[in-house]
Amino acid sequence: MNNDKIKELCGEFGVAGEYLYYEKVTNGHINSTYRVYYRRDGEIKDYILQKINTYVFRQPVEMMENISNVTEYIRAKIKSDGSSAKRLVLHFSKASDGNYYYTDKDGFWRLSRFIDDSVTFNSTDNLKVIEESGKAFGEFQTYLSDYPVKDLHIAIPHFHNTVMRYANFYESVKRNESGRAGTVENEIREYSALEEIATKMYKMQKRGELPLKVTHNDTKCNNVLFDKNTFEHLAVLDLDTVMPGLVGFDFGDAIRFTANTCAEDEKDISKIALDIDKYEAFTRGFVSVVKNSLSENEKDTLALGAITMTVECGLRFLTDYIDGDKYFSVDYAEHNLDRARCQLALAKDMIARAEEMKKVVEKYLD
Ligand code: GN1
Ligand code: MG
Repeated sequence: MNNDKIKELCGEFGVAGEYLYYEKVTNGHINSTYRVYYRRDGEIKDYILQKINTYVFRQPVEMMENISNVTEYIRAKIKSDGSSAKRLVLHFSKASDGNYYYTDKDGFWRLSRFIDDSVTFNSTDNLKVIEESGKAFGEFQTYLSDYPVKDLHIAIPHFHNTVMRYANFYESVKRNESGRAGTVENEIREYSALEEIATKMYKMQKRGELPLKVTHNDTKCNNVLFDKNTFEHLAVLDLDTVMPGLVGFDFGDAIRFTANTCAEDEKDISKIALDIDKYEAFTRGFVSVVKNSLSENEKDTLALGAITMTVECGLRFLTDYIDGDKYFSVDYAEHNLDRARCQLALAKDMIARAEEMKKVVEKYLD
């Protein structure tokens, strides 16, 4: 990416002032993200410019419609009680044709304002930050609790359909496109053995035992902005996968990422475990906000949601490894395999400690 191209794209979104420079933001696995700095009226103004991965998001126009509708809805809710929404919800810019995106020969682009004095954390040991991230995703749910679920486009069909994720996995193993399947027989066996537990909630939803609500579907802690001084939560980021889904999956994916003792791609399996203090901190934040809106089945399956999301994500990494790294961006050849092994170790630890996990949830439901 060069400066002229970035400047040209920002111009398409009506950014005025003197272009200064850009930085690449590297923590996502799917889209390409750039933070761009301008000077205007003597002040530094910064923006987030993103190129959407249209291999993953096949219908980016519909995705941007979801995002603009959902952000407008949240903004109106926040403003309705007299608060300022400026730092609490993302603000996307329109291109000159009035759309919240711009397309050219290089791809599909969008631009949002960088929220003042905010920070993100790729990982953190600060339990206050983790609790705040729980509150942020809980409030996100709450703001959208009366949003018409049926009006949302399905950004990625069958995203958390674990039955289909398993079917795709078995097909990939059979196809063995990369020729790698023979080298990961243990992992294939271990993931296969987790199919029953990982498909339980999906089957409950299909039987009408768990409701579909508006969910975020990518609740990693680096998708929350915090005030850089107080560490209070501000806006929730990465609304690409906002879709109808299960509350337990939003809870669970956050736990998978935030309450691991290690990073998502740790190679040393002996270090990987559920960090129960981090688990409790997130649970305290999330459950305190959503508890009154949960059914008994939803309450009972929050901890199972964490196991489900950990197995599913690991299975997706392993599938992509066997397919030849087509979906997730990788920094080295075995990256997806390391990620898959890490999720497997974490899921096994969670399964062994499922009762302990449920007790923590119950403590905050009272
Ligand atoms: C992807 O790129 P990022 O970090 O927003 C993926 C999530 C996974 C996550 C694993 C659209 O998210 O589902 O949980 O990687 N997003 C999509 O880190 O597939
Ligand atoms: Mg994402």
